[in-house]
Amino acid sequence: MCAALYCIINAMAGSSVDTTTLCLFDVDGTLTAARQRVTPEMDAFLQRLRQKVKVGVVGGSDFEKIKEQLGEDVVEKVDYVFAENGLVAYKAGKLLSVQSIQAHLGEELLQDFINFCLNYMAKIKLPKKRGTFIEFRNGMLNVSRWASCTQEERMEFFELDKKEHIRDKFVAALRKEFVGRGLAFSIGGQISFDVFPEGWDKRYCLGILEKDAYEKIHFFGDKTMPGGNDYEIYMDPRTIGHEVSCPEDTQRICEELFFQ
Ligand code: M1P
Repeated sequence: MCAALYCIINAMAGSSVDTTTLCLFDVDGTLTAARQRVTPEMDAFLQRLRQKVKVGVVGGSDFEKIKEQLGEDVVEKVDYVFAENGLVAYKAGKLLSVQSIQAHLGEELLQDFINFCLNYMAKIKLPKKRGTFIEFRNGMLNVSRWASCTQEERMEFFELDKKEHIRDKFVAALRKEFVGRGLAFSIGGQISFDVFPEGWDKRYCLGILEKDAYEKIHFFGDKTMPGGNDYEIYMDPRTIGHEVSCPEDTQRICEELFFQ
């Protein structure tokens, strides 16, 4: 659907939209299966929901991955797109702000960190080793041994990780090595983990939303346990948190909240 059509649909519904309420959705596991494209049903549902309330997405992934999953025109399809936890922020189709991890942390710490990771990863033996080992993003690093692997290899690692806790052990080693140096870690996906300055978790986007003065911000996410990348925003008093088990569960909860 083209951008103009979204505008027409939402303008037609305009009078009944509750502009004091925002629904904010995590992406992987909440709107889509992990790193998969949104289904036509969920895509249509989000447009239906936009006729009731304001809608935004907040993903750990970078903007390119969010576009792969939710569509090239994602900034037209929802009111806010917060990529990298909101470190890259779009509102009403326009880029609002971008944060820089290297400016914030400095080269010294970044290199200490990257060197430690490469050294740690060099010592891990896996059934298969693939890909982008460290993805350098605007506001975070994604430490991802298998970033460019096939879907089958992704699932193979994910299952192995459930048994051997490869990522948990890696993050524990990093927490120990970099204690007191202002870094935070979260495991939001299946094969990697994210690293960013303390405070730059998904709550970052709530600061950006402050001036829009929503009365209610509903947040929906699947990684709401401590260590998961939805935990902080889910627990934050500024949001009404909803834990979901899959995209169908997200839709069911929204139906109950906004269509009954
Ligand atoms: O959105 C959750 C996570 O999705 C990806 O993780 P993975 O490739 O491990 O499944 C990454 O983009 C990660 O940054 C993000 O938090």
